[in-house]
Amino acid sequence: HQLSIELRDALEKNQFELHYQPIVRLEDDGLAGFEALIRWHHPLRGLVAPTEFISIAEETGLIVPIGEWVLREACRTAASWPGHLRIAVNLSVSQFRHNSFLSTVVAALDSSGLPPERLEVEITESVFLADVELSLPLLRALKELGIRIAIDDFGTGYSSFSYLRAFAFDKIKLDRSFVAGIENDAGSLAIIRAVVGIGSGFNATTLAEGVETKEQLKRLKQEGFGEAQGYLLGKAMPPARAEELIYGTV
Ligand code: G
Ligand code: G
Ligand code: MN
Ligand code: NA
Repeated sequence: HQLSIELRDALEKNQFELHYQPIVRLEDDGLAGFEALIRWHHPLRGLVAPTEFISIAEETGLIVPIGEWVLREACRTAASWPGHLRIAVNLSVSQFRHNSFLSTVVAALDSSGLPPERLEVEITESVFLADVELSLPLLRALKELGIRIAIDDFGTGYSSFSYLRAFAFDKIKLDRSFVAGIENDAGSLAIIRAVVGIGSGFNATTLAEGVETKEQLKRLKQEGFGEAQGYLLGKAMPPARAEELIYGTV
């Protein structure tokens, strides 16, 4: 695969960049932090989306050095922001399962000086379920360090409820497919309400992904969602634009 060959060189050629998507608190419309989203500046193909290369990075094992770079870069950038802002980082299965994972996280925190409470890691159900025997102690170790754990794309998998019971997640990120239907689909609204109940029952922050309209935002506030993320509030942006947003110059 041509892309996997080029992916191998992308790190040392400095072709990766992190963009940051704002996360907003619904209680007071305040900025809570950002989710780091990787971008690959391919010399010929232009900007390659993570959906096109993360799976290749997983298959080839390149996700380990790439994931390490993401953690370091995200922590370094967030360390320069005001102290109330958090940074969320996505983890993939083989990155999480690699024996260097925990030391990589600790090194990223140490070298950046970012307090662990300001780092949030996002895992999907597939990360959790790949090896529950391994996932649980790892998640507990992260939590013990003070790092927050979010469950990503919630509601799209097969056994969402069982892993909620198995581990005390700090945040539930409801998949955007449920937000899209909130205005005219009774089923989506019912799920939104159920997730608010689950969040309060498990003492987890609820976050709605993919918020694109004012009506959706209003409805999520009414229903008591904790946080929101989506094009209405801001797309993923380069670090300089994120700073402008933070310091109110945009
Ligand atoms: O940013 P969008 O921007 O297109 O991201 C698409 C998908 O890629 C999302 O599911 C997101 O979780 C994943 N993704 C983005 N950045 C990273 C990353 O740094 N590591 C991993 N493992 N996944 C990422
Ligand atoms: O799977 P994960 O949630 O980590 O990835 C976030 C993905 O969702 C990214 O690809 C990002 O570009 C995309 N995204 C963020 N906000 C919106 C939105 O409001 N609408 C849509 N359709 N996609 C979004
Ligand atoms: Mn995510
Ligand atoms: Na998601």
